[in-house]
Amino acid sequence: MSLASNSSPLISSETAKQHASRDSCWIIVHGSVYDVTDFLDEHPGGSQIILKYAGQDATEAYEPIHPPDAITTNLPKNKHLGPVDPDTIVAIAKEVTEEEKRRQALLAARPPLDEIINLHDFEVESELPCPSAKGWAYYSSASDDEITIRENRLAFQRVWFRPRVLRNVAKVDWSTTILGQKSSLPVYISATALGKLGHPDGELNLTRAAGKHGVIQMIATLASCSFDEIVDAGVPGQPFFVQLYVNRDREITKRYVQHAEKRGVKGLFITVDAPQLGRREKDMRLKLIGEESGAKVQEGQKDVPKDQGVARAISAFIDPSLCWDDIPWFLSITKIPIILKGISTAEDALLAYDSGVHGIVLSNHGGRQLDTARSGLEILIEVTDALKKRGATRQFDIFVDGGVRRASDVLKALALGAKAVGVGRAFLYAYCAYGQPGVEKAIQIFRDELEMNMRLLGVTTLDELRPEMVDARALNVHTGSIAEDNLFRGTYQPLSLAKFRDA
Ligand code: PPY
Repeated sequence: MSLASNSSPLISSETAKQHASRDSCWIIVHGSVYDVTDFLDEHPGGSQIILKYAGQDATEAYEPIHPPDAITTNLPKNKHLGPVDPDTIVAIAKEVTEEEKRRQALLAARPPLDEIINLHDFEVESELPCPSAKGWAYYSSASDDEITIRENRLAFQRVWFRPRVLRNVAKVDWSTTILGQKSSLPVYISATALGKLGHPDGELNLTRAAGKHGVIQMIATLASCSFDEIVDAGVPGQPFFVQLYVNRDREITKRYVQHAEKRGVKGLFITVDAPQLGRREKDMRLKLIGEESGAKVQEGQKDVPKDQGVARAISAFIDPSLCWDDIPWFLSITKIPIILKGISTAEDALLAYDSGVHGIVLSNHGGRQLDTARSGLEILIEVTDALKKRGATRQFDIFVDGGVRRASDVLKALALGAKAVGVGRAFLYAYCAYGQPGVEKAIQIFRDELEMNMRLLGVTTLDELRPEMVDARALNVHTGSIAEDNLFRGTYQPLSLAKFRDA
């Protein structure tokens, strides 16, 4: 029986404070007291961070990086000690830091949403007022030298259109179906984790905007909001995909997948490019700064590497032994279509096809895993060629993600054989800066750009897109030996982004 039933006696915060050591460590989360002493060494983020809040209310630190039910599901019931007595909580007057004041001023000075005219604008608007500097470092970081994250954008620029003219383009329709689900755009919202580091409502901003505008959201295993919270926030019948990090404990994974199936999820995207998390140096540096300025080194604790950044700290559960032999098991535990997310070569695309999964995402994880891995767009050509040579006939969808910021990017990927593209960061930045209306605006920008680009390309539906409509001959040319046109560069005035008002 749970000790934390309604009849549990209230625990005073004074009592909780007595348990502030490694030998007896209690914390308060969402008004309930938990004994986490035995859990300290199991905490994926290390014991140090818990010990920092020993005997105190840890809710504020806990919230952005854990789904609300993480503590109740991971901790045995006899460690749920009961509700804290609200009368004993002494309100701590929080000092408003200079950083917080600056952030508030920037938020107040943001350009109005109708001055945001492209997806790059959101990136600028979300950087400065991002609620936590750690959040911004975590979201924006990519691995090593961040070559791949930049290449993801550059690859689109190496593909040129071959537009057709004098076709009747009075009516254009950019809707499609993705894994059998209607979608108002050939774009789905790709999974990004820890949404509450960027906005108090986290991923629910995406859910509400997606439901309103007929776009499909992929729910991240490591979302800040729980899976059920997100699904519950959808409108009736709203389709969702789910992204899966495979747990070392396959029973946990099985339960998660089968629960997703029960809740009607329409696509299971298994991440296959992250047996270990990439070294994201922006994230790592910021973590170091945080440690220096805050955390006390606790006696006797197990060493947690201090330089690993937010993501690495909470990724220990991901199973690096995941391999092709596991695919039949996944196919046996669910009827949800399975998509392998993070394929980077034709060889692996063929293995995926032969394994019986329903599709693949050509992706380098937003440049966050193997640096100097190629862009999804570039891989697309070798994959479609290889599947054609194999005589692939069964339904097998190919998706691309990474660097998509324009409808022209989307149309290039579709012309080269993608069924749809994933967009992660751009939607995330949209809600960091403007909440749900930001995401709606991002969707609107895609719509406007799709309408214009389809007309100018000479297509009225997405089915009419063909490889002949693009010239992709330069796509796999990676030489850096192109002479800079310095005079041109010196005279060219870069377009400007929306501006902050005087803060
Ligand atoms: C990423 O950061 O790239 C992710 O895919 C999410 C994540 C977040 C925290 C730990 C592991 C992975």
